[in-house]
Amino acid sequence: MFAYAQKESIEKRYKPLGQLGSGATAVVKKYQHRETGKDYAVKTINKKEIQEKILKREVDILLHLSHDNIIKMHDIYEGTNHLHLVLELVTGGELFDRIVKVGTYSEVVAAKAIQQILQAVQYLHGNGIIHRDLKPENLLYAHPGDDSAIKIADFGMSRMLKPDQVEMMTCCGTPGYVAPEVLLGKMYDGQVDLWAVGVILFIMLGGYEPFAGDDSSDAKIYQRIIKCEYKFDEDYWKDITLSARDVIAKMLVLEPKSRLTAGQCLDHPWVKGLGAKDEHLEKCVTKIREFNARRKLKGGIYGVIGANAMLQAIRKLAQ
Ligand code: PIT
Repeated sequence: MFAYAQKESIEKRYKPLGQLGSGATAVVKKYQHRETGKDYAVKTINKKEIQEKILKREVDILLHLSHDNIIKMHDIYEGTNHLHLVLELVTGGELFDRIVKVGTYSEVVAAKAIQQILQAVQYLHGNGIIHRDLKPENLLYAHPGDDSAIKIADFGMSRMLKPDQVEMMTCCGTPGYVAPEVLLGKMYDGQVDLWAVGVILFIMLGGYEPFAGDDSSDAKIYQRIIKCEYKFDEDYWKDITLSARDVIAKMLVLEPKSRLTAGQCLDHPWVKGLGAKDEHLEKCVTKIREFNARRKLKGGIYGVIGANAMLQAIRKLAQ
């Protein structure tokens, strides 16, 4: 199935260590290369539980990518039932877990993180790839140090598009981060990733989700997304610069063509760190801590949109 994959047992070359994470169709474990002693993250996929086409797509995309802010693939091993992707090991934890752990968290810290994410997105889009599932869980720090880079993980949802090609809705994305054009079943392109970055940055500075209210059923969230109904609640935003709000407001725009591109965001003064304040955001950290707790509690149900029926209903409502 994968011509370029190693056919010998992965355990011959790598020693399995502990588990790092698990999803619906894959587990990620730490492995050590027996000869070099170097550690890797190995994503093991059960080939029977996933469509060949989808699996090929993820592997193809990973093979093509080389960027400092994207987790690299080093090797592939293929057995009868499983595929093992040998990936760069990152040990710094998720972006949102780090925010609540570090001593000081400011707009400057947030801008540095968003700049790296946007650089990765610009690289992806330049190579005709849409990530389609950008969310806090997929943003990982390379190592625990202060100077650690952020790396984007999980290309299980991503798509390769030829220039100017647009895609029709294939059910994807995680509720809170899905762009309106996807929900409405319109043609879409890489701009869906900029919407997701806008949502992520909104949470990073406001400490709450722009489209989830207290009554956050998925249906309610979708309804707000398709109307781009969100606001900068003064209770939480009064200490945040207007420059930060400006770039968010230019990402959370209904019309994909009017939304800033990754390159345009990178030119924004706030993203460059010029407009960002270096004042500790205590209230925001407290809110993100609550957000993290809710997110981990929801776990499974907060996953990928599976219910097509729900989306059909939303589209009817929008007509
Ligand atoms: C790590 C540590 C960890 C998870 C991962 C890597 C996962 C990486 C990954 C997963 C994918 C993908 C690309 C990268 O397409 O806890 O070093 O599905």
